[in-house]
Amino acid sequence: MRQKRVVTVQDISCLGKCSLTVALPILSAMDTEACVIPTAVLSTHTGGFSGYTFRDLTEDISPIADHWKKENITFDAIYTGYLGSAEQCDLMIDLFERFRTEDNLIFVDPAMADNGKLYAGFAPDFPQQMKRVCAKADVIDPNLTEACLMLGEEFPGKTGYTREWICDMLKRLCGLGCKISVLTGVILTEDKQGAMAYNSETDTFSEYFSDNLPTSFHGTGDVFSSALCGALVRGQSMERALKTAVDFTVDAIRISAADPENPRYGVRFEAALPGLIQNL
Ligand code: PXL
Repeated sequence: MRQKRVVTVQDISCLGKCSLTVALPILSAMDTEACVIPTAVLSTHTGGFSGYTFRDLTEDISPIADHWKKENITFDAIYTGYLGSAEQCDLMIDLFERFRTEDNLIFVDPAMADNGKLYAGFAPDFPQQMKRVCAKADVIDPNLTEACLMLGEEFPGKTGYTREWICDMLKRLCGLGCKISVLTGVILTEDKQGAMAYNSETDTFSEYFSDNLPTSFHGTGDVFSSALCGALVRGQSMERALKTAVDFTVDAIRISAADPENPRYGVRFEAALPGLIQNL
């Protein structure tokens, strides 16, 4: 198989295992070429640390894309994660227009919230900005909080909703304009957690559940998204890609829970990489 080339656009949090520091090693382990556009440099992520530095790199985004255009570079996937501003959302829409091909994958993780709350530093209207990016994607993979914020729904809590409610949310997410929506962190019965997807072109649902582990760690959304994007760009079906990404994330959480550090330091996904590679 020809090596697939992915560009991932998100911040680099220098410490804390999220965004580019997990996307790069995971995409590389999946034998995809991982190119980057860093949107900002932070000393740490914003979850559980205070006093972090934040250098905005918005100005660099278009010149990087301009250079690539001149060099006739193409990408098999464009994968966006944490974005810092409405302007960066506009720049992503522009990037998709310039680099979309007939068959490449535009994958948007609207990373901006969890546990019913927006991450530190986002204005309340940021989900409206992110919605515009999601509208242009092939695949989006919000968690329940992000989906509720974009759809103007009350966050129901981590549990306490039905399969029908999730299916309705998935369809409404596709109503934003994307082809496929994936919801992460779905718990329909206490002992299982997983992801469900809806393809609006084929009108089909897929899902995969694994054990619902009692501990949670920062950055697992980014671990999941990177593995899901890698699996899809490698040509896995949605059904199989959900399994790849859920199994990898659950493995990483299980390994981390056995040796728990403060959850703000993220998951030990590195130890789960051999399993991910074996399942390719
Ligand atoms: O994991 C998502 C993420 C990415 N980047 C930054 C963050 C977070 C979540 O808090 O703060 C800077």
